[in-house]
Amino acid sequence: MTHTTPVDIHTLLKSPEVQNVTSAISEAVKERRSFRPAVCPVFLSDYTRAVGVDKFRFDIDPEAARQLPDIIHNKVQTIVTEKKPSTEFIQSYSRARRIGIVFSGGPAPGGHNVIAGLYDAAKRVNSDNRIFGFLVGPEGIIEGEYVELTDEIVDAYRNLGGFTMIKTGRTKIDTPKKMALAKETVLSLKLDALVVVGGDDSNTNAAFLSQALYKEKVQIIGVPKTIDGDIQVRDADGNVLCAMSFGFHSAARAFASSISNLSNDSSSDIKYWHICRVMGRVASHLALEVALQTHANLTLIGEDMADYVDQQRLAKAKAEGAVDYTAYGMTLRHLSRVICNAIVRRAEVGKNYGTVVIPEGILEFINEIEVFIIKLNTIIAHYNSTHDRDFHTSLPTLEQKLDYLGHLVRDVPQGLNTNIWNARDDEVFNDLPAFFQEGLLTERDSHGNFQFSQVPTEKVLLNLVKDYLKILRDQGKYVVGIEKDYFSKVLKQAGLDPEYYGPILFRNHGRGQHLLVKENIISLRTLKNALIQARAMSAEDNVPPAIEKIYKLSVPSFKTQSHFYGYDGRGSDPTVFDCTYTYNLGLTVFSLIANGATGQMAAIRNLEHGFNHWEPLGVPIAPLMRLEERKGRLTLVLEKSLVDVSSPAFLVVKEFREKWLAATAGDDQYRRPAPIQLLCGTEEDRPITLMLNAIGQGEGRKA
Ligand code: FBP
Repeated sequence: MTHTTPVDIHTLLKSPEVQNVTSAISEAVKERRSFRPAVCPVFLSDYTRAVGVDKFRFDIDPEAARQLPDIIHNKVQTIVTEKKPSTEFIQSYSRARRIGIVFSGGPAPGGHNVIAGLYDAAKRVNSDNRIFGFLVGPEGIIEGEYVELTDEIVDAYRNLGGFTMIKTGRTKIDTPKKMALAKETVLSLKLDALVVVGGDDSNTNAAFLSQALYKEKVQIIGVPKTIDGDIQVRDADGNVLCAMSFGFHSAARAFASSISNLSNDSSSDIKYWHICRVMGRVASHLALEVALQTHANLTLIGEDMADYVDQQRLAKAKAEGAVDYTAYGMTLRHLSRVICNAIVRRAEVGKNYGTVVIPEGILEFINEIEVFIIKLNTIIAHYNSTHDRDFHTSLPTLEQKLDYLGHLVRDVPQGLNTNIWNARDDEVFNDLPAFFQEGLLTERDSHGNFQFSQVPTEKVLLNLVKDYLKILRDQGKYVVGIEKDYFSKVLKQAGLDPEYYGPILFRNHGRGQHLLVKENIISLRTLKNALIQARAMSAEDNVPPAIEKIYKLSVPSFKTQSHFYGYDGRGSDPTVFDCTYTYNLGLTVFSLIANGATGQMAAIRNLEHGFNHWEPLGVPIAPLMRLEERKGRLTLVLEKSLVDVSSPAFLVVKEFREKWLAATAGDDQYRRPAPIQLLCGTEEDRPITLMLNAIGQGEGRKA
């Protein structure tokens, strides 16, 4: 279409509509910036006190006590209203402070509101309080790169996703040199406190910083961030102290919204299986929440796979008086069979399409892969500690790496277990596709973690699934069921008798709504043979077109579309839940600082209840630390929390698995969560996992 009257470009650019739509500040951003999250009742007062509580207990790791002596006996501190503050309290609470804040690790929606909460609380108490944001993560502390935050900066990012205000990074302050540089920055900036917003590793870092700066009286406070949702803290008696890290809900909702759209698409043009890998480095919390939000046809949960026991194998070995240890846990091959089974069953009812959700970290729960990951971690860590150049710099190509591994079979360097890489390992590893070998050998992140996001897990599984489906198709076991009325209609239109041809073509004629072509009919040739044998036609005749049409419709073609949901959800704008949660975490951080706390992680209890029932608190980090193997060495870290397969959320998903697979005639069960909007009192209220896992604890949900 062409315009009859040409528009002058200068006039066009001056038009308010053009100026509006070409501005980077959309209406949605304006609305977000002006949104004011609800605050916990305790923060409505001018002063709050952090009170140590004795009722929560921890089993302290002796190594944590040895390395973190000054903060190991910290207690849980609840934040309460200080109604009658003494003059000394007011003076100490509101003295002018200099506070640094840093984002650490991957982005998570809501981070900007932690800063906004801290900033608002600090400025409200004393306008001379100054907040400094370290740039590009902990590297900013080491390098002394920071920006002083102002109203203008903070206001521009309220309720917006990403960590764009001050950026983030994965540097770890893990050597004496880096620690000394970090200390130097903190002391030269005369900081009273430093806030580390990060995941398990970053909060571990916060504890070590807290110990290192204890004598200098610099307070360190952590904030539980990660979309992975794997910072869930309980005390030794199982009391929930932090049910969920921030960012989890928004990322899960963003993934769920896209995946639900895919389910919508696939059930419309009924030709694709959408294979969706969703982030979460190890734990499958995100996949579980996505399952609850979308009712995808099949959601794999890593922790469930690890729990798997092959009863048949176990019984067989038992009958022979033996124990088959390989029956425990799932193999990659077995997992591909689980997926194939779902695909075949849906095809039988005419649904040769669907949605599968695969957690990014699923391979960690698969026997043979987990063993490879552990062995390769140890080998790489050993190499790095005994050579001048690291493993990946010295051996840049896959070929060189495989060659090095091959040598280990015969010649094990000192300091490594002699059986670390045996001939069997080498053989199995060499059988893996090159892209997967490369994936397993990728560089570990700065914390020594395996980088699952860099491995196309779904591709590995899909290769196996495709191979097995082909076998099943050749055996006539993977067929698309033909709706019986449709079969009758097509044959009748062609002047053929469906009652005559039905028993010749189908294994279940007369039973069931979907007819399955017999297993021996796997090609046009075998179709013709079957008709000849049944004396329905002679060798010289052609197969009637209507029969050929029905046969062709029964032959499945397995078409897939792969998707990776991770970075998009990490960068999404926060839900109302995350906006509110993080803003209150920021307020909690200030309250802890003003009360002199250090080595504490800000948290909020009762997240499953209405905002009015939220209880802010400080959770001591040091008592939560455990020894774990990292980069081949036992290291103190904050334990990651995995999906509990006896939790209500998992049990619900397990119970509904069959229903959501929908391998029956009739509609699919897809659920459509709305896209993320700033609407209170909707589904955005809180994560479904959180709500379900709270059932049975306490007295039910309070609005
Ligand atoms: P954090 O634990 O730092 O929050 O990051 C989690 C995560 O998003 C994982 O889900 C994912 O595996 C990983 O980060 C990706 O890391 P990278 O940003 O280095 O690609």
